[in-house]
Amino acid sequence: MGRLVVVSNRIADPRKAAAGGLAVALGEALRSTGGLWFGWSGNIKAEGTPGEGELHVRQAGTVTLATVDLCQEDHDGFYLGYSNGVLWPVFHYRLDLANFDTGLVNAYRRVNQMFARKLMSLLKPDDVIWIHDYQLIPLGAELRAMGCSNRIGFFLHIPLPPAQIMSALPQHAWLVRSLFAYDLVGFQSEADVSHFAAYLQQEVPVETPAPGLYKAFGRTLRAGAFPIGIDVNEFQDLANAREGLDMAQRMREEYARRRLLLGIDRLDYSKGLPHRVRAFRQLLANYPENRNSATLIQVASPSRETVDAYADIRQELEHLCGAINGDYGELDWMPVRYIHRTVARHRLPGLYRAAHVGLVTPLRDGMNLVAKEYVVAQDPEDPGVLVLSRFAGAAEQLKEALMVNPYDEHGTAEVIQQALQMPLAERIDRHQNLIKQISVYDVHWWQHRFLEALSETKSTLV
Ligand code: ADQ
Repeated sequence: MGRLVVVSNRIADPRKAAAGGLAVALGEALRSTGGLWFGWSGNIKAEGTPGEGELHVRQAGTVTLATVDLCQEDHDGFYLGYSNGVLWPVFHYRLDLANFDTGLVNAYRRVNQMFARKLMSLLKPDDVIWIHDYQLIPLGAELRAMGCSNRIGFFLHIPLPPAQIMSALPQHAWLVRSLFAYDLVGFQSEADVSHFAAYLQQEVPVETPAPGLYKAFGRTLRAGAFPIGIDVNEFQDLANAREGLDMAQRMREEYARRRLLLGIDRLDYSKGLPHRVRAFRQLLANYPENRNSATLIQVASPSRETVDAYADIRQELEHLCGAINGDYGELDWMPVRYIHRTVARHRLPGLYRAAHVGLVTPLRDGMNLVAKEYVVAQDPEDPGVLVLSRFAGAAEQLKEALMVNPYDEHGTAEVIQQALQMPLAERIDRHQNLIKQISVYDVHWWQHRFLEALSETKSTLV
């Protein structure tokens, strides 16, 4: 394989462990080919010109990091406006939250064109390019328009909605057509792949010459499911490091008389946080033996706070948590501890390990890595129970979790009760099956599998 070029909206220095499993896995692939990682610098220039950003190139060991600044107008239109105000809600099935202001797509297109121009100046003829996520869907097509004939793959980290929802997006035809600039498109789950195939059947004259191949707009595209995993070894090491064990011990002592339920999320409406908190309230109402005992720790990290829908969810969640504490709390027991913060990565495993129940109940999620992290951090001899939404991509793989429909708050409360009462033998059994699945399909498997599929893909001009 030639040099690997990874393009993602945000980049990380792959040498820093704090960057997380994805950065480590991509870093590993980049290092082995002396690769290039390209993306937004994270800088917003108040005075810049739209569609023009300064390019910065630096070395991180054998990997080259290339980043571009955005001006305020581009950041607001491309990132907050179209990516997070239109694509994020629509792809999470929330047409009601999308802002279809027609001007926003211009900024999205302009920034993708600018990224394509800057990237073109850095490319070599045999580079293999791997583009990530919804902010950059048209980047491949922009590169092709500038004459790029390299092999290009694209991975969508978020769900692809059913055709009926996708086709409500005013720019759906343009976006899907631009996917055909790629040689390989990867989705998180088989459900996403089937939505893609159904959309093509409905909206495009498409031929399917072989399973996983789609021929339209003069090109043949390969598409498939490549469920992302975590770096299991890295996470287990963190869990077994002194700080991880100390954290678990401290939490256990603090909550010695309680049963701990844990939610760790970005504060995002897709994560189903109000539904989760209401289900917890039902648990206390319907199963009074949990009062003065079951404690929900919900950590929600600040996210996209300038987008209105995010401010709304924050307010709703704070209100709900306050109400439950007011109604059920005792002088020596707070039912909900809600923390609006990001937990340092090295403290996460200890927190997961101390929790009897991990609550991962998004209304919709591409994959959800918290579910996998929770399982890996458990003590195999006394593991906690994962309660998982059937609407997370992870549900296709983690069949031994207790599944819930997060919209059914009564049903979710029942399943949480089942989790709290699960006998040790069943917990061990389920945990063993889950950990096997997560260990085989880890983030290294994902990275290898995608790049292998991309390198097998023939040049597809037809
Ligand atoms: P996210 O929506 O960000 O990612 P998720 O996969 O759940 O969702 O989490 C990513 C990482 O963030 C995890 O490693 C987790 O530990 C960390 N994290 C989340 N909340 C945190 C908090 N409060 N404090 C500290 N760390 C926190 C998108 C898609 C997902 C998909 C991933 C990867 O939305 O569906 O799984 O990309 O493809």
